[in-house]
Parts: sequence; C-alpha cells; structure tokens
Amino acid sequence: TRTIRIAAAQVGAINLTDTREATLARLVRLLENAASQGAQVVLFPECTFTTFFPRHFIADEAELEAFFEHGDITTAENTRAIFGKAKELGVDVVIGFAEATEGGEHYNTCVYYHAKSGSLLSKYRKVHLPGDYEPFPDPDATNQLEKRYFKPGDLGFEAFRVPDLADKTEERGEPIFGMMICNDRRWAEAWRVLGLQGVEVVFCGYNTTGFAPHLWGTSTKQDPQEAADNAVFHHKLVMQAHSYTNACFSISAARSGWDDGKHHLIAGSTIVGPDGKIIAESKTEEDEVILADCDLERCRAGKTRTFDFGRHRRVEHYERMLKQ
Ligand code: CDT
Repeated sequence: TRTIRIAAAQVGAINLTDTREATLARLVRLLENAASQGAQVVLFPECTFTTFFPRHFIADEAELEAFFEHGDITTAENTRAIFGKAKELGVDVVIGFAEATEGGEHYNTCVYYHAKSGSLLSKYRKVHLPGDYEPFPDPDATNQLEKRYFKPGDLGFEAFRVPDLADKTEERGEPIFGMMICNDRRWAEAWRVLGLQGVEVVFCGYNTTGFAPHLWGTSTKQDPQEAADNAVFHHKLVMQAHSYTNACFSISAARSGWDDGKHHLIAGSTIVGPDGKIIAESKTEEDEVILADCDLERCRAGKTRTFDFGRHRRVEHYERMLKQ
C-alpha cells in the first residue's frame, strides 16, 4: 500500500513570556498524541518554537537573536527534545523555525526529520517573505517585519523522496514530498515547481494574522471577525486550489490563537486531497492534532489525465513568467 497516515499539529497561543521548556513540553505532547493515533509523519507550524516575533519591532540585536535557533537543530539544547521524541516514537517530523546560520544569516526555515535514520532529509528556506522592512507609522497597525528579519530562501523548491513510509513499488518508488512555508502557499509558482517534480504531498506551516488591515491593504474599519473569516477562507482557497491543480495532497498546520492575549492568528489547519477537497480540519484555535490516511495512488488520476503536465502544458506561452 502507498497509504500514509499524516498529521498536522496545530499549535495554539505562544506568549512572549512563555519559557522554551513549556513550549517544548506542548510540542512533545502533540507529537505523542499524533503517534498514539498512528501518525507516521507530523507537520508542525512555521517558527514553531517561539511567539511569532516578526509582528514586533525589535531594535536590540541580542533580544532579536534570542528568537533564532543556532547550530544543529536536531541536537541543540533548545530544540532537541522534539527530535529525540520523534526518534523514540519512530515518527517523521516537519517543523519550522527561525534559523541563524554559522555565518550569521537569518532564514525562515523548515526541515524534514526522518526518524528511522535520525537525520534531516531535506531543508527548505522560505522564499516569499511577506510584509515590510520598516514598521507602519500607525502604532495600532499589525506589523510583519519578515523582510527585515529574514533573507529570502536560497534553496529553491526541491521535492524529495522519503523512505520507510509506504511500500516501494517498481513503478512509483518512494513517496515524493515537498515543503513550503506560510506565504509561499499563495503563490502558484511555488506549487507548480513542486508539481513539476511529481510531488505527492506538500507540507506548509503558517502564522496568519486574523486582523491586519495595513498588511492586507483592506479597510481599518472592517469587523475583526469578518477579517479573520476572510483570512481562513483565503488560506483554504489556496490550499485546496493548488492541491487540485498539482494533483497532490497538502497538509497545513497553523500557529494559532491569541498570543499575549492580544495578537490573533487564525487556525484552519487542514489536510486536502488531490481532488481539492478537505479531508480533515482543526476545530479549535488551541493545540490540536488532525490526521488522515493519504493514499498516494489518489494522485494518479490528476497526474495522468487532467494535469498530465507533459501532454497539456504549453510552455511556449509561459515565457513571460520568467521575465517579469
Ligand atoms: N507568516 C506569513 O507568511 N504570513 C503571511 C501574512 C501575509 S501578510 C500580507 C501569510 O501569507 O499568511
């Protein structure tokens, strides 16, 4: 069988004052919960280990640096608990974090941890950084200073094969996975680059603000609940549409809830099939596990008929995409 039980671990509010110890304990609990339900792979959100700090203007370098992970993510004291637990449980993990490289560069990153070999099979650095470099002059505005705090990812959208999850067939080989981070999911280009590599499951962790009119360019008078509903709608719209047009499953995991009791991030973690339909979705804005059995053979219909890229794409008309 090529059916894989995949989970998304939604992570509720993380406050500025929360200790890393407490956050790690929550992540480990989520992982144990997913494993107890038979999950083989668990996706955690973007920048999972801290509050979503790009909403804050942080001028002090040391204060800012404390939000970043340094060294080997699998063995560093601040993060190793989740990888140790994954290995113990035999569950693969996809998890996002703010990465500081040895050379002092900062990326918004996620990795695929393969439990059986205890190694990272793939790393992705967020390409589409949203928001701004400078904070808005309006003190009430919600900022998203990703363009200040991160460099655009330099690793591209590389699909990769994962052993030990599904029966390997002569014809198909091992499952083909791909990763993207939050804002990337709104860009058809990101999905198509993965789609062209035959991706069967796309993983995407996110932090999406519920009410941020300055960021979205919408009216500041909009009802916050209506704005949050719109944000959930757009999130699902892109996950469903792009899963369909690339004939792949997609898994999304939210960092959600009210950070510090006042900064709202939407929930809406979902698992979507290659037909674009939602198979599982979160019901709360708290820590919550959702999971589904994903039969990768369900990708074949789309990949061999409607979205058989080799037969139907007309690349001679797509040149403009690389020119502007
Ligand atoms: N974290 C992240 O990428 N959030 C963005 C906010 C968009 S700001 C216009 C998102 O795409 O959900």
